[in-house]
This record gives sequence, C-alpha cells and structure tokens, in this order.
Amino acid sequence: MAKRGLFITFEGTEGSGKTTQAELLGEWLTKRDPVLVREPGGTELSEQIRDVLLYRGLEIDPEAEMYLFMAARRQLIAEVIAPALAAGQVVIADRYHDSTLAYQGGARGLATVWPDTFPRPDITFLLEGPVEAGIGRHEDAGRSKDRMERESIEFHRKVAEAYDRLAAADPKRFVRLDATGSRDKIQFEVRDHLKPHLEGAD
Ligand code: Z5A
Repeated sequence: MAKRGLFITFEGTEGSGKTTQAELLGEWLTKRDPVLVREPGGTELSEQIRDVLLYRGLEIDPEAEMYLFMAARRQLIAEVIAPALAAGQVVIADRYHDSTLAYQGGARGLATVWPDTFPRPDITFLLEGPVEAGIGRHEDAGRSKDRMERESIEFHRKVAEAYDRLAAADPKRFVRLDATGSRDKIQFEVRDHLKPHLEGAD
C-alpha cells in the first residue's frame, strides 16, 4: 500500500497569520505540488456553507453552527483531503477540526468529538499571541467583520485558552509558534520543524 501523504494544519485565533504562513509554506513546497485548503470552504458545498455561516447575517443555533462547520469539513475531506493523502501528497490546511474544538467546544461550551472519519494531522502549527493583536491587524487592513469575528473579546480569549489546552494535551502533534514575530521568522521555524517530516515523506 502506498504511504499516506503528509497532513499539515495551521490553527490560531483571528488574524494570527495562518493564511500568510500556509501560503508561504505552499510556495516553499511547490515542487511537491502541495494541496492547499482553507476552512470552511474548498468544495462547492463547503463554500456555500461558509457563506451561510459567516456572511448571511443569520441567527444560528450553536449546535447547528458546529454541525455546519463539520459538514463543510466532511465534504472537503471526501472530495479533496482524503484522495490527496491517499495519493501521497502534502496537504496544507488553513484551519481544520481543532478550530471546531476551540471555537465551538472551548468558546461556545459545546461537547465535541473527533470523528473517526476525519484524518488526524501529522503536524499542527499553532500561532499564538495576544488576541487583540490579531483583531488589530484586521482593523488595520480595513477588513469588515464576519459573523464569528463580531463575537466579544472574551469569546476570542476563550478560543485562545482552548487552543492552549489542546496543544498541551497533544505536544507531539502541536508546534507552538509566537505569532508576534515577523512573517519570515515564523516561516523559518515552520520549515525547520517540517524538515524531518519531509525527509520521511520522500
Ligand atoms: N471557525 C469556527 O468557529 N469553527 C470552525 O470549525 C472553523 C472556523 C473551521 C473563519 O473565518 C471563521 O470561522 C473564524 C473561525 C471560525 N472566525 N474567527 N474569528 P476566516 O477563514 O475568514 O478567518 P480566519 O480563519 O480567522 O483567518 P483570518 O482572520 O483571515 O486570519 P489569519 O489567516 O490568521 O491571518 P492572515 O490573513 O494571514 O493575516 C492577517 C493580517 O495580518 C494580514 O493583513 C497579514 O498581512 C498580516 N500579518 C500576517 N502575519 C503577520 C506578521 N507576522 N506580522 C505582521 N502582520 C502579519
């Protein structure tokens, strides 16, 4: 049986630099033709769910919200992530199931599980820093707030605390990075941590 590809995820609170780092990593790994995905999204159904969750101004029950994020994820797994991993490719995900554990579990207080059909990442980079700094980056960039971003600062602090607990509970998978460093410094650390995984994936 062919060796499974490498599954890399980026997690963190709003504006912590996940997208920036995932894209820089994708550039570094260009020769391996990595698959880049961002959540929620990445398939026709998942993008429609993203629109419902973030931009339509709907009142959504917390548990319904959790299942919608997970439905978007399951479709992305079925259409993109699982086939790419089965083909031995590198998959880079900008958010994944740890986001549900942190936002819907930690901040909304819901009971969460990791479904058996959701592949486990090989390595998860957690970008950590003051939540105000990330929110400030978005304000500086003039970005309008989506439904989740309009939550209170206390909500976003609970998300950060939940990520802290998740990383502490699984130190083999999580790599904690200081999100207040420069883009290049953080990316250097990401690449450094990945080198042993990439040698194994050759
Ligand atoms: N959500 C959930 O509740 N449950 C789930 O299961 C999932 C998600 C999957 C998705 O929104 C929302 O859904 C999100 C969590 C929730 N809500 N919140 N809050 P999204 O995908 O639109 O947004 P996001 O995932 O939170 O990412 P983001 O806000 O776009 O930020 P980011 O990807 O972490 O950061 P960035 O875009 O790379 O950088 C932000 C800005 O900072 C930008 O102007 C950069 O140029 C700048 N930047 C980046 N790095 C640096 C450094 N190192 N120094 C200085 N400036 C920097």
